Amino acid sequence: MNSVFQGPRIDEAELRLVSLPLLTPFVVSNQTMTDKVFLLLTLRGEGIEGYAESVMDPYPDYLEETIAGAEAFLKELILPDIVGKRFSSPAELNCLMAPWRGHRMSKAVVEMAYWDLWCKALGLPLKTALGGVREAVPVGVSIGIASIEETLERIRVANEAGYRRTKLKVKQGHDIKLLEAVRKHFPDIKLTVDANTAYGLADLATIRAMDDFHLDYIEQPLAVDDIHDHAIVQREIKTAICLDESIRTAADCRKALAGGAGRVINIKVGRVGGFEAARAVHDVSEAFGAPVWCGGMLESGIGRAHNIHLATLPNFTKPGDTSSSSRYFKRDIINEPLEATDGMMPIPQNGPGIGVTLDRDFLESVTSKMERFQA
Ligand code: OSB
Ligand code: MG
Repeated sequence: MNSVFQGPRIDEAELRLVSLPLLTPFVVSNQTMTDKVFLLLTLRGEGIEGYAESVMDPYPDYLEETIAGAEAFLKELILPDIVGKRFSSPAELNCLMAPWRGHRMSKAVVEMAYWDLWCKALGLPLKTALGGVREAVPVGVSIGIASIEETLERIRVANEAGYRRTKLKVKQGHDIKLLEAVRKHFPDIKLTVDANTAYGLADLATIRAMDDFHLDYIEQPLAVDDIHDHAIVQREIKTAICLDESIRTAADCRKALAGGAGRVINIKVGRVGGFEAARAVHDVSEAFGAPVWCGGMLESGIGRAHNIHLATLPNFTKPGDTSSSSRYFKRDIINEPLEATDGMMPIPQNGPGIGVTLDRDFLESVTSKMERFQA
């Protein structure tokens, strides 16, 4: 027998369409979510299972990818091609997907499930395989658009729970008055805003006005593809710009930071196409002296666990969006609670890999479609 680890063989891939009701509808500048709808991928081989969930929305409102597009991409191009094969590392699996353009969120779900399977085959926590260093990760909350009164109440609840940063969703007409009210009641909290691309250069006066509220950063004020104009805005304000939607590759990150388009990076593993890419964005940011934090897409416990492991890397020095599962869902699809205490989220460690297990009965009840692929 060869003593070199050749990676687990993928005997079967299982793709589910899952819909989990959210406790509170989540409203951002251009969409409202009432349920978290996602694809759950299971890769089986050698008696073990690796899991990952997708982050694209049903419709192309955050970025271009959609669940329907992801299903087609995975079912027609990727899953039939990986079953029956083994990969010595997740990086080798990425080589197989690299020739296809775009579809980063779809590629991420495959790579992330293989990371889980691969770590389980090695008997290692995902955190260790990624090179993480933290025992727990600092987290904050992302508060969707609501009335000012409701927003103040949500902030009060989050502060009471010990969350380490509050991020408010903003858009035109729901920005300066909101910030005035929030700062009046909470003058000292660590506060940020996220516009999800709602503004343009024509809104420079509004963005300048945000500069007076001691925000830790202003997230993605301008369009997805507008690195250039983000640099113009960054020169006009003292508050750091944080980029989310604009950063899909390590090269995007290099260009944005070299061009002065921002000083902080939100890393979402799905958005950049997997952990290999997420680590590259992390490393480039670190080289520029730009702190990163782990974004969220209202993930179920599977994606949430992946995010927590990622956020143990050294340059994740700002609180992430990976708050307690119980803020989002009445019941999650995993057995382990993912709950923060005093704004610190512990690393799930019920076994190797992502360290959480599926609640199979509940998963069955929230699955609307399921398909299996074998060699
Ligand atoms: O921009 O981070 C974003 C949710 C949906 C789409 C975009 C974003 C978000 C969030 C949610 O802010 C963060 C979370 O998971 O709590
Ligand atoms: Mg964002």
